[in-house]
Amino acid sequence: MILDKKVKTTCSYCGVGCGIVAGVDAQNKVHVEGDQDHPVNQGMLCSKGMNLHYVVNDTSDRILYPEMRWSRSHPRERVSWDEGLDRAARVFKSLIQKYGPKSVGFYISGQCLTEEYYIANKLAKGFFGTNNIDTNSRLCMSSAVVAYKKTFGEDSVPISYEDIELADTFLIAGANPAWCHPILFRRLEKHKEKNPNVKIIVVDPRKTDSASFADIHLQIIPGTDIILYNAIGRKLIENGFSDKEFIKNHTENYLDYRNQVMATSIKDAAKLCGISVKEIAETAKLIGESKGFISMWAMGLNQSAVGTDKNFSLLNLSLVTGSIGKPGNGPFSLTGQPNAMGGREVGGMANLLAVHKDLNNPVHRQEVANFWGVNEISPEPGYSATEMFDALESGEMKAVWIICTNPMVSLPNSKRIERAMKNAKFVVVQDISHKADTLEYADLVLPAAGWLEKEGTMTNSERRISYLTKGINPPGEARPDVEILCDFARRMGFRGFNFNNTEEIYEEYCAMTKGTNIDISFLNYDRLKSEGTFQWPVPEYRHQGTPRLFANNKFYTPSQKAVFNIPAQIENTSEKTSKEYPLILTTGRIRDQWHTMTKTQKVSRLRTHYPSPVLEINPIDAYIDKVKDGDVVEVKSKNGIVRVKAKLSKNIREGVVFLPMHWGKQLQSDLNRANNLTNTVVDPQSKEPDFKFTTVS
Ligand SMILES: Nc1nc2c(c(=O)[nH]1)N[C@H]1C(S)=C(S)[C@@H](COP(=O)(O)OP(=O)(O)OC[C@H]3O[C@@H](n4cnc5c(=O)[nH]c(N)nc54)[C@H](O)[C@@H]3O)O[C@H]1N2
Ligand SMILES: Nc1nc2c(c(=O)[nH]1)N[C@H]1C(S)=C(S)[C@@H](COP(=O)(O)OP(=O)(O)OC[C@H]3O[C@@H](n4cnc5c(=O)[nH]c(N)nc54)[C@H](O)[C@@H]3O)O[C@H]1N2
Ligand code: SF4
Ligand SMILES: [Mo]
Repeated sequence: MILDKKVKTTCSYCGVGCGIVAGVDAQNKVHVEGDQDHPVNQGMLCSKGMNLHYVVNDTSDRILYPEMRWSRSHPRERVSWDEGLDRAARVFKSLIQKYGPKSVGFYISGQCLTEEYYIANKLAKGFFGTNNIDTNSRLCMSSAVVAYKKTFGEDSVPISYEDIELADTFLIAGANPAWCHPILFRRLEKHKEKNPNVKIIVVDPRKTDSASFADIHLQIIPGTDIILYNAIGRKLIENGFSDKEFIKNHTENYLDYRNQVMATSIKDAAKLCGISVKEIAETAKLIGESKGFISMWAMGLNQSAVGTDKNFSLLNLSLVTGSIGKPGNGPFSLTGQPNAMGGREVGGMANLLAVHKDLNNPVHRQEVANFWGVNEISPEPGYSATEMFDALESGEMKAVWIICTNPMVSLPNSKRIERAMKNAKFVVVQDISHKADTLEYADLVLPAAGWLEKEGTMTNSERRISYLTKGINPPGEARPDVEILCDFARRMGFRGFNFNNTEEIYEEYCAMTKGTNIDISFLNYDRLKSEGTFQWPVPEYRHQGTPRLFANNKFYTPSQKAVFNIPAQIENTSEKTSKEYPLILTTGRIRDQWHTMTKTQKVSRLRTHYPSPVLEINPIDAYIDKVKDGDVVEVKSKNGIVRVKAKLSKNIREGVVFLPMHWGKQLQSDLNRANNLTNTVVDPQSKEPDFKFTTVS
């Protein structure tokens, strides 16, 4: 293939943030390869990343022009951008006037670029006057955000991927990085192959590919993590592995922690978790004797009724052993989406403010208001993701603008989401694909430009900011998300959205970070393009970025000490199994599909690994229910049903069944949708849904 040009960019899928070189030929056809010079992946790409060109080149599903329906009884028809955005502005203005700013809101995504996120926040919080802007990061990272904030004072990931090669003990908790963060896991595999002393412990009710690679697999009963990490903490203290100097000088609240972990015997803990005393002792020994201890976690911890407390109990293991601030040590939350981190930086959720400022702090609110040139920021937290759809269902909220997320498939309890969508007065969906199920409920559909069709920045799991290049033009009339938002804002009559280009938006955001702990005021597109990626903060001229935080043991809390947070209770508070619903359903990901499949489903070679959804079930449970491998089974919860084939597997714990989260109505039926079954139970601190624990039959 003769290449017209090659551009450097970043993968649009997971939070690992691999560098990609995209080539575009004379016919505007794209092909991709791993960027050899990129510090994250050094040329490697996983199955999803290496097939991204198919997604871009196949435009058959793309939304090509705005579509609108004038009333619910009419089908949507093609309209011009002027007609669409003018109507949106009229409707939003009149709703805000009639019912107040709380009657409208945005539901956006950790896949939005930082500039898009920033503008949507400025628009809602600064100019609509409502904090009703939340994102699918609520379904994903919000438990980790709360835990980091309460432990270190800010939502700051302390370490870097380069710490992997410096560590010898890894506790992977509630995550399956072999499938979900593959290039990161590849680095870990390589490190272990070269250094046989490296030990990996995986905590998961399923024997995943990650667990199969581990030295110890703690196959716990779902929801019992806090008991497990507390028991490990107790063992560490009893066996003299705690770092007394670090605890005394650099932490708060240790005695409360000690009291809680000592209250449960190791024997009781083992029983409650469904594992052996020996496994707990061996794990504690590995962690205690290690020179570099890294914990990694994802949705098995975050998506829980006790998600924040699970996070606390895991973070406490880094504090009790003083494993932080030193090379090869630290608690490492694995970010799911490519820019969930960037979203958190610009204050992307209903209870956050830009640049890590605090919505509860009147001084911070005024600083943000002054920066944007508005009178005030509302002190009232906005609706979280699930609350927003509750409010649409009850009629308290009238309009929602959905960008880059597909809630009809991804929010819990889908039937309820359907009701909320139907009841909403006005729904705007800004997406790239006609395959997104949420479109069914849209009054106005706006076609967005996708990956490689627009420029902007993202931040990966290790705080690394990269610039994404525009390589090709979007199809039809599709426009970059940020351009759509600024155009709409101007039609609303708001000042502050007259940017000439995306770069100016980034400059405004960078200026806003000045003097904060996420200062990137010395960063700009030129530096990102010429020097490559940077890990924040980048607070001085010529600064090269910050791979590791807290090297001086000074944290961002008022006392500058890290805080042992004590879980409110050690047991899970999810709905208990019963005679009617005796099994625990957990949901999650498969290797080759991305979320609601609008992108990966288009690629035939990504469909071969799991051609259709299956229910993983242990042979003993299958025997009791008289289910054979390949039988179609009906899975029932109090919210709905799913009908899929059963796959008998000893890799899943007895009493637990697993469904992939990906399928909506792709197969022309909604009976494959895992979220028909899940509950709207959320963690009280983070408001993150309990996706990993639903009782079913
Ligand atoms: N292939 C692929 N990769 C992805 C994504 C994708 O859609 N597809 N999505 C990205 C995103 S946004 C995210 S958030 C990440 C998610 O990445 P992960 O969190 O690694 O993925 P999941 O499959 O959701 O869940 C991880 C594991 O949690 C386990 N688990 C369930 N309950 C419990 C429990 O009570 N305790 C413990 N310890 N474990 C439990 C499940 O068995 C499952 O194996 O993946 C990212 N990467
Ligand atoms: N049962 C269960 N449910 C879950 C989970 C689980 O583990 N179990 N995990 C949760 C988690 S962690 C997450 S992150 C969510 C993910 O859930 P979603 O965010 O709903 O999933 P996606 O399929 O990534 O949705 C992205 C949408 O944006 C569109 N899109 C892609 N690129 C662009 C763009 O550049 N601009 C615009 N405007 N649109 C674009 C895509 O076509 C797609 O419709 O699911 C959550 N739901
Ligand atoms: S590991 Fe993540 S960022 Fe890297 S290629 Fe795969 S999906 Fe893309
Ligand atoms: Mo996620």
